[in-house]
Amino acid sequence: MAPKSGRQVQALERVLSLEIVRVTERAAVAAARLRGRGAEKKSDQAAVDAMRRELGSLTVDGTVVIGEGEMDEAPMLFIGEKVGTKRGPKVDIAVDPLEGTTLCAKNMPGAIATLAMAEHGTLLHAPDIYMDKIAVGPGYPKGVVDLDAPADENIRHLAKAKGVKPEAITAMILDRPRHADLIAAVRKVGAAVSLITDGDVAGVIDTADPDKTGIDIYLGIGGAPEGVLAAAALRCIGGQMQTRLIVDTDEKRNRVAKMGIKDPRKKYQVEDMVKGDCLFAATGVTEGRMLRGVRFGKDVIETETVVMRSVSGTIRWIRAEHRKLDKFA
Ligand code: VTB
Repeated sequence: MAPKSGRQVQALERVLSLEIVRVTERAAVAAARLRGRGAEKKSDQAAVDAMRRELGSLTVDGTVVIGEGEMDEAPMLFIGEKVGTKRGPKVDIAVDPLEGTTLCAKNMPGAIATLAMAEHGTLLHAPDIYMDKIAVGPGYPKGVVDLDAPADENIRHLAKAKGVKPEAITAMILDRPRHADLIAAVRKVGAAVSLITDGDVAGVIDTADPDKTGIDIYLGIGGAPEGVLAAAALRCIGGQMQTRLIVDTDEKRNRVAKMGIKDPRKKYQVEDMVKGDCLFAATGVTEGRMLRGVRFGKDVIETETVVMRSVSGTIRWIRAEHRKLDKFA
C-alpha cells in the first residue's frame, strides 16, 4: 500500500480520537456496574471484555503493547494481541481497562478506564513490573528535576523554578511502606505530601495543572504499564517525566529482555516511552478529581472522558449521555 500523506494520517487520527472515547466509555460503564462490590477481579474482567469488544471495531491495524499481561498468561488484551479491523493505520495500543481496581471495588474516588494509541513501533513495550517515576507539569526548564537526584534537591529546584519556597510545593506519592523514606525526605525539606492509595496515571496527570489540582510533582514507584500511559498523556499536555524500570530479579531481567529492552537500567524521558504522535483517553469509573464517575439514570447513562491529541495539544472533555443502553449489554 502506498504510504499515506501526512494530512491523511492526521485526518485519520482526528477521527480516531473520538473512536477511542467509545472504547474507554464502554470499559468504564462495564466496570462501574460493579463499583463497591468488593470484586476487583470481576470488575477488571468486565472492563477488559467491554474494551476488547469495542477495540475490535476500530479502523486500525493495532497491536496491544501495554496490556493485561504477557502472552503466556493468555489473558484477553495480552501484550502482542492484534486488535482492530486491520484496515486502518498501524498503531500501538496501551490499555488499562480498569486503572484502580481496588478503588472500583471499594467505590473510592479515582478509578478510570484508560487507553493510549500511537504510531506503530513508538510506544515502550514495558512488562507489568514496577517503575520508578518522577513527573512535573509544563512550563519548567528541561531537567528541573531528575529521577536520580535526592528528593530534597528536586523539591528545592522545582520551588526555585516556580518562584516559591519549598513549603509551597506539594508532592503526590502512592501511600506504600516502600515510600516511607521518600515521604520523610519530601516533608523534611518543608514540602507537603499528598498521598494516594492507588491510581498513579491520574496522579502524574495532576501535575500538569497545579493551579487546579494543587499537585506540583509526582514521585515514587508504581506500575510500568501505568507509567507508559501517563507518559502518553504528558506527551499531549506537556510536562516532564523520567522513569526507570525496577529490574531486580533474573525472572524480571528475562521478561524485560523478551520485550526487546536492551538496557534494563535506562532512564526514560517522555519521548523515549512515547516516541511519536499519540492519542490518550480516560473515562471516569468512580467519581474523581479529574473525571466524574459513570452515572446510571433510569433511561440514560452518563460518562465523562478526557481525550488528548499530541499533534494539536488539544484536550477535550466529553460528557456523554447514552440513551441506547443495549450497547452496554
Ligand atoms: C501501581 C500504580 C497503579 O496500583 O501499579 C499500584 O501504578 C500497585 O502498587 O496506579 P502496589 O503493588 O504497591 O499495590 C495502582 O495504584 C492501581 O492499579
